[in-house]
Amino acid sequence: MNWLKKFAVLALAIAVMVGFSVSAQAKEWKGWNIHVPGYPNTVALDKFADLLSEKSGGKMTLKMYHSGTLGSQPDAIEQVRVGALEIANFSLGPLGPIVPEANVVSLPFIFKDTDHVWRVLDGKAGEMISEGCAKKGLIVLAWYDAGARSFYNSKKAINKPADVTGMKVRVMNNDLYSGMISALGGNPSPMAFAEVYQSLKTGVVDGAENNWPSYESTGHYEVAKYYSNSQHLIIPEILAINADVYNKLSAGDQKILRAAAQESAVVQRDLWKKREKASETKVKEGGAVVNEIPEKSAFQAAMKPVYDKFLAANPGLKPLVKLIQETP
Ligand code: GTR
Repeated sequence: MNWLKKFAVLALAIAVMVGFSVSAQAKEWKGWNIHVPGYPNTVALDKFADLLSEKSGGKMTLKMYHSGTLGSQPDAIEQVRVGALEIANFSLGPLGPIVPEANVVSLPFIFKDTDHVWRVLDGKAGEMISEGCAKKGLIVLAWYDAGARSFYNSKKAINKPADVTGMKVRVMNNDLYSGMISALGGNPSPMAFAEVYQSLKTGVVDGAENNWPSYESTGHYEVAKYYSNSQHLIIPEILAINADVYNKLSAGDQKILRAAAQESAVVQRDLWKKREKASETKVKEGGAVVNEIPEKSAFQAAMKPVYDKFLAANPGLKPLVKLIQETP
Protein backbone atom coordinates (compact mmCIF):
# COMPACT_ATOMS: atom_id res chain seq x y z
CA MET A 1 0.00 0.00 0.00
CA ASN A 2 1.40 3.35 -0.89
CA TRP A 3 1.02 6.21 1.54
CA LEU A 4 -1.98 7.60 -0.29
CA LYS A 5 -3.91 4.36 0.00
CA LYS A 6 -2.93 4.01 3.67
CA PHE A 7 -4.20 7.52 4.29
CA ALA A 8 -7.49 6.79 2.52
CA VAL A 9 -8.08 3.61 4.60
CA LEU A 10 -7.30 5.47 7.81
CA ALA A 11 -9.59 8.34 6.88
CA LEU A 12 -12.40 5.89 6.16
CA ALA A 13 -11.90 4.14 9.49
CA ILE A 14 -12.03 7.45 11.34
CA ALA A 15 -15.17 8.48 9.46
CA VAL A 16 -16.88 5.20 10.37
CA MET A 17 -15.88 5.54 14.01
CA VAL A 18 -17.08 9.12 14.22
CA GLY A 19 -20.32 8.22 12.47
CA PHE A 20 -20.86 5.35 14.86
CA SER A 21 -20.32 7.41 17.96
CA VAL A 22 -22.63 10.15 16.65
CA SER A 23 -25.46 7.68 16.10
CA ALA A 24 -24.90 6.02 19.51
CA GLN A 25 -24.99 9.42 21.22
CA ALA A 26 -28.55 10.57 20.62
CA LYS A 27 -29.10 14.22 19.79
CA GLU A 28 -29.77 16.69 22.57
CA TRP A 29 -33.49 17.42 22.91
CA LYS A 30 -34.87 20.94 23.01
CA GLY A 31 -37.48 21.77 25.62
CA TRP A 32 -39.96 24.65 25.65
CA ASN A 33 -41.13 26.45 28.79
CA ILE A 34 -43.08 29.68 29.05
CA HIS A 35 -42.10 30.54 32.61
CA VAL A 36 -39.28 32.61 34.07
CA PRO A 37 -36.37 31.31 36.17
CA GLY A 38 -37.40 30.49 39.74
CA TYR A 39 -41.00 29.63 38.77
CA PRO A 40 -41.99 26.15 40.07
CA ASN A 41 -42.29 24.73 36.54
CA THR A 42 -38.91 26.12 35.52
CA VAL A 43 -37.15 24.61 38.53
CA ALA A 44 -38.91 21.27 37.99
CA LEU A 45 -38.06 21.20 34.28
CA ASP A 46 -34.39 21.83 34.98
CA LYS A 47 -34.53 19.05 37.53
CA PHE A 48 -36.14 16.83 34.88
CA ALA A 49 -33.28 17.55 32.46
CA ASP A 50 -30.71 16.71 35.15
CA LEU A 51 -32.48 13.49 36.13
CA LEU A 52 -32.78 12.44 32.53
CA SER A 53 -29.09 12.57 31.74
CA GLU A 54 -28.20 11.17 35.16
CA LYS A 55 -30.54 8.17 34.96
CA SER A 56 -29.71 7.42 31.31
CA GLY A 57 -25.97 7.83 31.79
CA GLY A 58 -25.94 10.73 29.32
CA LYS A 59 -27.82 8.86 26.62
CA MET A 60 -30.87 11.14 26.80
CA THR A 61 -30.03 14.81 27.17
CA LEU A 62 -32.33 17.83 27.22
CA LYS A 63 -31.71 21.53 27.05
CA MET A 64 -34.58 23.56 28.46
CA TYR A 65 -35.36 26.99 26.96
CA HIS A 66 -37.27 29.07 29.50
CA SER A 67 -39.22 32.35 29.50
CA GLY A 68 -40.98 31.52 26.22
CA THR A 69 -37.79 32.30 24.25
CA LEU A 70 -38.74 29.64 21.69
CA GLY A 71 -42.12 31.24 20.96
CA SER A 72 -45.72 31.47 22.12
CA GLN A 73 -47.57 28.48 23.54
CA PRO A 74 -49.84 27.83 20.52
CA ASP A 75 -46.75 27.88 18.27
CA ALA A 76 -44.78 25.63 20.61
CA ILE A 77 -47.62 23.08 20.62
CA GLU A 78 -47.28 22.79 16.84
CA GLN A 79 -43.50 22.64 17.08
CA VAL A 80 -43.60 19.70 19.46
CA ARG A 81 -46.29 17.96 17.42
CA VAL A 82 -44.17 18.11 14.26
CA GLY A 83 -40.94 17.31 16.11
CA ALA A 84 -39.12 20.63 15.68
CA LEU A 85 -38.99 20.62 19.50
CA GLU A 86 -39.03 17.43 21.52
CA ILE A 87 -40.22 18.33 25.02
CA ALA A 88 -42.53 20.94 26.56
CA ASN A 89 -44.63 21.86 29.55
CA PHE A 90 -48.08 22.88 28.26
CA SER A 91 -51.23 24.10 29.92
CA LEU A 92 -54.22 22.05 28.77
CA GLY A 93 -55.89 25.42 28.02
CA PRO A 94 -54.25 26.22 24.68
CA LEU A 95 -54.15 22.49 23.89
CA GLY A 96 -57.93 22.30 23.97
CA PRO A 97 -58.51 23.49 20.39
CA ILE A 98 -56.25 20.65 19.17
CA VAL A 99 -57.08 17.83 21.59
CA PRO A 100 -60.86 17.64 22.13
CA GLU A 101 -60.58 15.45 25.26
CA ALA A 102 -58.19 17.98 26.84
CA ASN A 103 -60.67 20.78 26.21
CA VAL A 104 -63.09 19.42 28.77
CA VAL A 105 -60.96 20.80 31.64
CA SER A 106 -61.47 24.28 30.17
CA LEU A 107 -65.18 24.24 30.96
CA PRO A 108 -65.46 26.80 33.75
CA PHE A 109 -66.14 25.33 37.20
CA ILE A 110 -65.94 21.72 35.99
CA PHE A 111 -63.72 20.81 38.93
CA LYS A 112 -65.04 21.04 42.49
CA ASP A 113 -61.69 22.33 43.80
CA THR A 114 -57.94 22.04 43.27
CA ASP A 115 -57.77 18.58 44.90
CA HIS A 116 -60.59 17.21 42.77
CA VAL A 117 -58.44 17.68 39.68
CA TRP A 118 -55.94 15.05 40.93
CA ARG A 119 -58.65 12.50 41.71
CA VAL A 120 -59.91 12.99 38.16
CA LEU A 121 -56.49 12.77 36.50
CA ASP A 122 -55.55 9.65 38.45
CA GLY A 123 -58.60 7.85 37.08
CA LYS A 124 -60.15 6.98 33.72
CA ALA A 125 -60.64 10.63 32.75
CA GLY A 126 -56.89 11.24 33.00
CA GLU A 127 -56.29 8.25 30.74
CA MET A 128 -58.79 9.55 28.20
CA ILE A 129 -57.09 12.95 28.11
CA SER A 130 -53.66 11.33 27.71
CA GLU A 131 -54.96 9.14 24.89
CA GLY A 132 -56.42 12.21 23.19
CA CYS A 133 -53.03 13.94 23.40
CA ALA A 134 -51.26 10.84 22.01
CA LYS A 135 -53.60 10.83 19.01
CA LYS A 136 -52.38 14.35 18.26
CA GLY A 137 -48.70 13.48 18.55
CA LEU A 138 -48.04 14.37 22.20
CA ILE A 139 -47.18 11.80 24.85
CA VAL A 140 -48.07 12.87 28.40
CA LEU A 141 -45.21 12.01 30.77
CA ALA A 142 -46.50 13.72 33.91
CA TRP A 143 -49.06 16.22 35.21
CA TYR A 144 -48.01 19.57 36.66
CA ASP A 145 -50.11 21.76 38.95
CA ALA A 146 -51.38 25.17 37.91
CA GLY A 147 -53.83 25.87 40.74
CA ALA A 148 -56.96 27.87 40.03
CA ARG A 149 -57.38 30.93 37.82
CA SER A 150 -59.24 34.04 38.92
CA PHE A 151 -60.13 37.38 37.31
CA TYR A 152 -58.08 40.53 37.74
CA ASN A 153 -58.36 43.96 36.23
CA SER A 154 -57.31 47.59 36.50
CA LYS A 155 -60.79 49.05 37.09
CA LYS A 156 -62.68 47.59 40.06
CA ALA A 157 -63.34 44.55 42.21
CA ILE A 158 -65.53 41.94 40.55
CA ASN A 159 -68.22 40.63 42.85
CA LYS A 160 -70.99 39.55 40.49
CA PRO A 161 -71.20 38.58 36.82
CA ALA A 162 -72.57 41.99 35.85
CA ASP A 163 -69.30 43.57 37.02
CA VAL A 164 -67.60 42.02 34.00
CA THR A 165 -70.05 43.67 31.59
CA GLY A 166 -68.24 45.86 29.08
CA MET A 167 -64.78 44.83 30.33
CA LYS A 168 -62.11 43.89 27.83
CA VAL A 169 -60.54 40.73 29.17
CA ARG A 170 -57.49 38.89 27.82
CA VAL A 171 -58.00 35.15 27.46
CA MET A 172 -55.79 32.30 26.28
CA ASN A 173 -56.27 31.02 22.75
CA ASN A 174 -59.39 28.88 23.11
CA ASP A 175 -62.98 29.64 22.07
CA LEU A 176 -64.26 28.30 25.39
CA TYR A 177 -62.61 31.20 27.22
CA SER A 178 -63.96 33.73 24.75
CA GLY A 179 -67.40 32.20 25.28
CA MET A 180 -66.92 32.43 29.03
CA ILE A 181 -66.17 36.17 28.94
CA SER A 182 -69.00 36.84 26.47
CA ALA A 183 -71.42 34.95 28.73
CA LEU A 184 -70.49 37.42 31.49
CA GLY A 185 -71.11 40.37 29.14
CA GLY A 186 -67.42 41.19 28.66
CA ASN A 187 -65.32 41.48 25.51
CA PRO A 188 -62.82 38.65 25.20
CA SER A 189 -59.41 39.35 23.75
CA PRO A 190 -57.35 36.23 22.92
CA MET A 191 -53.67 37.07 23.21
CA ALA A 192 -50.28 35.47 23.87
CA PHE A 193 -49.08 35.40 27.47
CA ALA A 194 -46.06 37.59 26.72
CA GLU A 195 -48.23 40.46 25.45
CA VAL A 196 -50.53 40.75 28.44
CA TYR A 197 -48.42 43.00 30.68
CA GLN A 198 -48.08 45.74 28.08
CA SER A 199 -51.73 45.42 27.07
CA LEU A 200 -52.88 45.85 30.66
CA LYS A 201 -50.52 48.75 31.16
CA THR A 202 -51.61 50.66 28.07
CA GLY A 203 -55.31 49.84 28.52
CA VAL A 204 -55.58 47.66 25.40
CA VAL A 205 -57.32 45.29 27.81
CA ASP A 206 -58.87 46.02 31.22
CA GLY A 207 -58.19 42.64 32.72
CA ALA A 208 -57.11 39.04 32.42
CA GLU A 209 -57.26 35.91 34.52
CA ASN A 210 -54.65 33.61 35.97
CA ASN A 211 -53.40 31.81 39.07
CA TRP A 212 -51.50 33.53 41.91
CA PRO A 213 -47.98 32.59 40.72
CA SER A 214 -48.49 33.85 37.14
CA TYR A 215 -50.29 37.01 38.31
CA GLU A 216 -47.22 37.68 40.42
CA SER A 217 -44.32 36.44 38.21
CA THR A 218 -45.49 38.49 35.21
CA GLY A 219 -45.92 41.65 37.27
CA HIS A 220 -49.55 41.88 36.15
CA TYR A 221 -50.49 42.85 39.71
CA GLU A 222 -48.57 46.09 39.20
CA VAL A 223 -50.86 47.14 36.35
CA ALA A 224 -54.15 45.37 37.26
CA LYS A 225 -54.52 45.56 41.01
CA TYR A 226 -58.03 44.15 41.55
CA TYR A 227 -57.83 40.38 41.98
CA SER A 228 -61.22 38.72 42.52
CA ASN A 229 -60.91 35.15 43.77
CA SER A 230 -63.38 33.54 41.35
CA GLN A 231 -61.36 30.33 40.80
CA HIS A 232 -63.45 29.75 37.68
CA LEU A 233 -60.86 27.58 35.93
CA ILE A 234 -58.60 24.84 37.26
CA ILE A 235 -56.39 23.82 34.36
CA PRO A 236 -53.78 21.12 34.85
CA GLU A 237 -50.58 21.10 32.80
CA ILE A 238 -48.62 18.38 31.08
CA LEU A 239 -45.01 17.52 30.60
CA ALA A 240 -45.08 16.18 27.06
CA ILE A 241 -42.77 14.65 24.47
CA ASN A 242 -43.16 14.34 20.72
CA ALA A 243 -44.78 10.96 19.99
CA ASP A 244 -42.34 9.85 17.26
CA VAL A 245 -39.35 10.57 19.46
CA TYR A 246 -40.98 8.64 22.30
CA ASN A 247 -41.99 5.67 20.16
CA LYS A 248 -38.47 5.26 18.83
CA LEU A 249 -37.04 4.86 22.34
CA SER A 250 -36.37 1.42 23.79
CA ALA A 251 -38.77 0.24 26.50
CA GLY A 252 -35.98 0.77 29.02
CA ASP A 253 -35.39 4.37 27.95
CA GLN A 254 -39.12 5.09 28.00
CA LYS A 255 -39.18 3.85 31.58
CA ILE A 256 -36.25 6.08 32.57
CA LEU A 257 -37.90 9.05 30.85
CA ARG A 258 -41.21 8.51 32.64
CA ALA A 259 -39.50 8.04 35.99
CA ALA A 260 -37.59 11.31 35.57
CA ALA A 261 -40.79 13.11 34.53
CA GLN A 262 -42.73 11.75 37.51
CA GLU A 263 -39.97 12.80 39.87
CA SER A 264 -39.99 16.29 38.39
CA ALA A 265 -43.76 16.44 38.92
CA VAL A 266 -43.35 15.72 42.62
CA VAL A 267 -40.89 18.63 42.79
CA GLN A 268 -43.20 20.90 40.76
CA ARG A 269 -46.31 20.21 42.82
CA ASP A 270 -44.49 20.76 46.08
CA LEU A 271 -42.96 24.03 44.89
CA TRP A 272 -46.32 25.04 43.46
CA LYS A 273 -48.12 24.91 46.80
CA LYS A 274 -45.41 27.03 48.41
CA ARG A 275 -45.30 29.51 45.54
CA GLU A 276 -49.08 30.01 45.55
CA LYS A 277 -48.89 31.28 49.12
CA ALA A 278 -45.72 33.28 48.54
CA SER A 279 -47.18 34.93 45.44
CA GLU A 280 -50.43 35.79 47.19
CA THR A 281 -48.47 37.48 49.97
CA LYS A 282 -46.19 39.27 47.54
CA VAL A 283 -48.99 40.75 45.42
CA LYS A 284 -50.90 41.88 48.49
CA GLU A 285 -47.79 43.59 49.81
CA GLY A 286 -47.30 45.06 46.35
CA GLY A 287 -50.70 46.75 46.44
CA ALA A 288 -53.11 44.17 44.98
CA VAL A 289 -56.66 44.54 46.24
CA VAL A 290 -58.05 41.04 46.73
CA ASN A 291 -61.69 40.15 47.23
CA GLU A 292 -63.64 36.93 47.66
CA ILE A 293 -66.71 36.36 45.48
CA PRO A 294 -69.87 36.50 47.62
CA GLU A 295 -71.92 34.15 45.41
CA LYS A 296 -69.89 31.92 43.13
CA SER A 297 -73.08 30.14 42.10
CA ALA A 298 -74.10 33.24 40.12
CA PHE A 299 -70.96 32.85 37.97
CA GLN A 300 -71.56 29.13 37.64
CA ALA A 301 -75.14 29.72 36.49
CA ALA A 302 -73.93 32.24 33.92
CA MET A 303 -71.80 29.50 32.32
CA LYS A 304 -74.82 27.48 31.15
CA PRO A 305 -74.63 28.75 27.54
CA VAL A 306 -70.92 27.85 27.44
CA TYR A 307 -71.69 24.25 28.44
CA ASP A 308 -74.71 24.02 26.14
CA LYS A 309 -72.75 25.21 23.13
CA PHE A 310 -69.78 22.96 23.89
CA LEU A 311 -71.86 19.82 24.38
CA ALA A 312 -73.95 20.52 21.29
CA ALA A 313 -70.76 20.83 19.22
CA ASN A 314 -69.03 17.86 20.91
CA PRO A 315 -71.68 15.27 21.75
CA GLY A 316 -68.97 12.59 21.92
CA LEU A 317 -67.43 14.32 24.94
CA LYS A 318 -70.58 14.14 27.10
CA PRO A 319 -69.44 10.94 28.87
CA LEU A 320 -66.09 12.50 29.76
CA VAL A 321 -67.76 15.64 31.12
CA LYS A 322 -70.12 13.44 33.15
CA LEU A 323 -67.23 11.30 34.38
CA ILE A 324 -65.40 14.37 35.69
CA GLN A 325 -68.51 15.84 37.27
CA GLU A 326 -69.33 12.54 38.95
CA THR A 327 -65.82 11.83 40.23
CA PRO A 328 -66.17 12.37 43.98
C1 GTR B 1 -50.15 30.17 33.07
C2 GTR B 1 -49.76 28.85 32.44
C3 GTR B 1 -49.08 29.10 31.13
C4 GTR B 1 -49.94 29.96 30.24
C5 GTR B 1 -50.40 31.19 30.95
C6 GTR B 1 -51.36 32.04 30.12
O1 GTR B 1 -50.81 29.94 34.28
O2 GTR B 1 -48.87 28.14 33.30
O3 GTR B 1 -48.79 27.87 30.49
O4 GTR B 1 -51.03 29.20 29.79
O5 GTR B 1 -51.00 30.87 32.18
O6 GTR B 1 -52.27 32.62 30.68
O7 GTR B 1 -51.16 32.15 28.91
